[in-house]
Amino acid sequence: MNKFFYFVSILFLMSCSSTNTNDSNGVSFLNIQNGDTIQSPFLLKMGVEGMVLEPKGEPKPGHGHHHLIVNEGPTDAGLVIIADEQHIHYGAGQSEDSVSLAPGNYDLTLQFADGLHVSYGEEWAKTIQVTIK
Ligand SMILES: [Cu+2]
Repeated sequence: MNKFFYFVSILFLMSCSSTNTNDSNGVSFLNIQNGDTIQSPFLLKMGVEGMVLEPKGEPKPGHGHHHLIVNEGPTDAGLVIIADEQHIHYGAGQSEDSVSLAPGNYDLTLQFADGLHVSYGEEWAKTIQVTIK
């Protein structure tokens, strides 16, 4: 097999193994950016492209809800996202929240998961670092 076809088949395999083939797909922080310094409490606006936002419940492919994970990073695909002070579930299908954090530096992760809180993994997560003043 020549190198070009080898390369093309690798690309094809990579795109097949991914549920997230569109570059614009994923979650995003709509109103804060990596490196921002923000005042607490702050309004958090969460976006998702390529999945349908809905309240928790019967899991459906391509559907789910947002989670904010503080200082723990994404949850691996297939694992249930725990619920504690660092793992906030937006099980009503919310796309915004008012978040209160003590002053300091934080890793904030948005993580999308299905109706039973099973994570869609790193592909459907976004982490930024912010400073709360
Ligand atoms: Cu959840």
